[in-house]
Amino acid sequence: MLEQKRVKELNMKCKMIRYLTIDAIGHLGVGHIGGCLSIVEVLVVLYYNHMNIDVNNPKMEGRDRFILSKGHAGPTMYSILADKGYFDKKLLYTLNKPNTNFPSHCDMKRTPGIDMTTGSLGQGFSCAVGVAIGSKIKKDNATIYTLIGDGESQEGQIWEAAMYAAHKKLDNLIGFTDYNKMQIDGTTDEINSLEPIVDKWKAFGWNVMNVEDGHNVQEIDNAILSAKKCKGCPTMIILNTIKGKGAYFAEQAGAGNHNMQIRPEQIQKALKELK
Ligand SMILES: Cc1ncc(C[n+]2csc(CCOP(=O)(O)OP(=O)(O)O)c2C)c(N)n1
Ligand SMILES: [Mg+2]
Repeated sequence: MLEQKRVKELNMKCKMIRYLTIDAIGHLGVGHIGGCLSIVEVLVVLYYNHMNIDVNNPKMEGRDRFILSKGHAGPTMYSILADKGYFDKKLLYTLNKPNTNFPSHCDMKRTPGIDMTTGSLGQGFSCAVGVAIGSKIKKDNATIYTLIGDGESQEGQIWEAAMYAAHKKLDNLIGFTDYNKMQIDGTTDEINSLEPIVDKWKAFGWNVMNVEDGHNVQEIDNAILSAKKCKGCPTMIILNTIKGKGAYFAEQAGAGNHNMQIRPEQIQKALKELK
C-alpha cells in the first residue's frame, strides 16, 4: 500500500500532467485530447513510482522501457518527460508544429525519452514483445511496459504478439489496456466488442488483472506490484478509464473527443477547473 502522503503527491502530479497536456493541445487548437487524458494516472504511477530510468542518461543500458502502442497519445508522454527534465517544458508548445521534436504520435528519433516510434496501431505492442525478448537474452533484468488502446485491440497483430509473448514466457512484460470503451467512431461495444476481455487475455496465456477504476493511483500501483511478482508469463492490466477524463468539454463530447478542435475559452475553463 502506498502511504497516504504518496497518494496525494501522485494525484497532484496527475493534475499537473493533465494541465500541461490540455494546455499544449489547446495551444495547437486540435488533438487527441480524449485518449491523452484517459492514460494520465497509469503513466504517472509508472514514471514516478516504478520505472528504472535516468534522465541524465536516457539510453542507459538495462533501463526499463515504456512503449506507448497507442502512439496518438504522445502529448501525455511529452508532459511527463518534460516534467522529469528530459527537455524544457516550453517546448511543449511546439506540439505538432512544423519541424517540431514533439509530433502528435511518438517518434524515438526525435524525442528524448521516447523508446519506440508508434502510431500505426498494433505495431508498438509487437515491438514491446521483441524488446522483452531482447532483454531476456541480455539478462539485463529490465521490465518492459506497454500500453494499448481498446480500439487498437481489434488489430489482429495484437493477438499474434499476445500469443508469442505467452509462448516465450515473457514475465518481464507488463501490458496495460486503456479500456475507455471508445474508439474513433463510437463505443467499442457498438463497433467490435472486446468482451469478455479478461477471459480473452487469460485464454492467450496471460496473467490478467482488472483495475475497476483506472484513474485510481493506489489500485494501479497494487496491480503493477503484483504483476512484477508474476513468474512464467506476461501480465495484462485492464484499466477501466474515461476518455477525456478531467477536461469537461472532452468528457461531454463523448466519442467526438477523439481528435477534436478546441476553442481557447474551453481550454481556459478546463485549466481553471484543474487549479
Ligand atoms: C493501423 C492503424 N489504423 C488506423 C489508425 C487510425 N487511428 C488512430 S487512433 C484510432 C482509434 C484508436 O482507438 P483506441 O485504441 O480505443 O484509442 P483511444 O482513441 O481510446 O485513445 C484510429 C483508428 C491508426 N493510427 N493505425
Ligand atoms: Mg479507446
